Amino acid sequence: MRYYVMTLFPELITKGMNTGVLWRAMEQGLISLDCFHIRGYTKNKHKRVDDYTYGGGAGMLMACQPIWDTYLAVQERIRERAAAEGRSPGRKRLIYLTPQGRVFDQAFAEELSKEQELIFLCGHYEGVDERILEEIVTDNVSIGDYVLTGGELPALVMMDSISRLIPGVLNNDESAEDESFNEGVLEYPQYTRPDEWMGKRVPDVLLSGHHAKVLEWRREQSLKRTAERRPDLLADQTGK
Ligand code: 6GU
Repeated sequence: MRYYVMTLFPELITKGMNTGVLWRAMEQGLISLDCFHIRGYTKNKHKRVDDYTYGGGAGMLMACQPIWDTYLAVQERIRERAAAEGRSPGRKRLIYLTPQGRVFDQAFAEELSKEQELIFLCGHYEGVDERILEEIVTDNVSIGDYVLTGGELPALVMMDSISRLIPGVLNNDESAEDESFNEGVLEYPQYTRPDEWMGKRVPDVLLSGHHAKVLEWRREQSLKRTAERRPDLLADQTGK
């Protein structure tokens, strides 16, 4: 997976990706990150990337030109890469991070993890000129119903959840499967040693060595927890 990120805060993106599991995945060549600093592509002599909105109103908009030229640089990089590897550049989805987008979820992460490359456009200020969005964006994506100051954290959230689905990124192949959301329910409670801590004992069934009973207990706990904390997930399932 190759990520290309168009942003005004490239250091935020690179720092966010240079830790833990994602850093290791980059070292192993399982994922790669190319950041493109939009300010580096503005033709404005004061390096401005934003301007006033037609029709008035508060706030500034990111203008078309700097984003378009950044986009051309991304396309150029993708073409060079493909040529060097002797393949034709594939279909490229360009994701614009916006609270007005489709809400990101696990199924969407799984869909995107099958792509070979993804381009992210992180917006700032009050938004982006609609014309550049019409020209280049294939997917408008939000990470939830709240408003953030820019698209960088959402892009990191998406790259984190997509990357961990790529084969080899997680150590244990199983760990991406048996977890919250994969069967549409939350994960059961888990315990490690000691078997008693502050007077609280690990449930006996988990110490029993009785595998079938352990599975049954976990299934019950998953359903109970989902009913208590996320009843909407159970309602979703009956609706399917
Ligand atoms: Cl993708 N962008 C911004 N600015 N705010 C958000 C968001 C995205 N998703 C949720 N809130």
